[in-house]
Amino acid sequence: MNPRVYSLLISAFVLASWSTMVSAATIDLAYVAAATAIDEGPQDGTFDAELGGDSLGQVDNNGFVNIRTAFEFSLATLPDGAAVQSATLSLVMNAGEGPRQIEFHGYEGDGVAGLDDMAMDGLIDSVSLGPGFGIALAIDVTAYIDALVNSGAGFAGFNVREEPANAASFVIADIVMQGGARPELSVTFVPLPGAFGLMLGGLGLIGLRRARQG
Ligand SMILES: [Ca+2]
Ligand SMILES: [Ca+2]
Repeated sequence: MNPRVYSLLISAFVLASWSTMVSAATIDLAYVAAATAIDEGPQDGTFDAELGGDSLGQVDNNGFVNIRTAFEFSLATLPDGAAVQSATLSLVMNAGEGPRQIEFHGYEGDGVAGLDDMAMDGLIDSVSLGPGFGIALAIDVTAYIDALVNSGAGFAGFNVREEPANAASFVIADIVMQGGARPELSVTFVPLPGAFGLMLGGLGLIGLRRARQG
């Protein structure tokens, strides 16, 4: 084969491969672990007991007791070296009284939700909630997920808390934890970013140049 044609074919192949590999993909993740726990009054920052059953998902801080909910997502399905373009935490909350100020904190998880996870600090966002029921929230967690993926973390953890405290909470706010409305982490990423993609692109361009010179 004419070397010039050969080079052009190689270039076309490499550039086509590159553009395929750098096209973004999106995965929607369900949580793999979740827990709700209480810091008994007077609250001291150490969470004392998990609340099971229908209490899963509760979020309340009345200044005396403090109830938080934490959940974790596995990042195992994200390919190594993926470049995160965007990440959104979607969830639905009920807040019969309000408005409530709700904070979302991120931490590196381990696939198990427990008492320690409630007190992990890493503020991502704070939203004013309600009063209302079935309130859909979409929290931008791009920077947090990008940092976790870059560090090779296996799990992304979040805890949800009410901050600052309310004087009185007759109706405890909660996150819908079951069914189609349960928390979901949606990540849009490029499978092979940066160095490798640039290298492939560079090879393609070198090939093109050779073809032109040939
Ligand atoms: Ca305590
Ligand atoms: Ca954990």
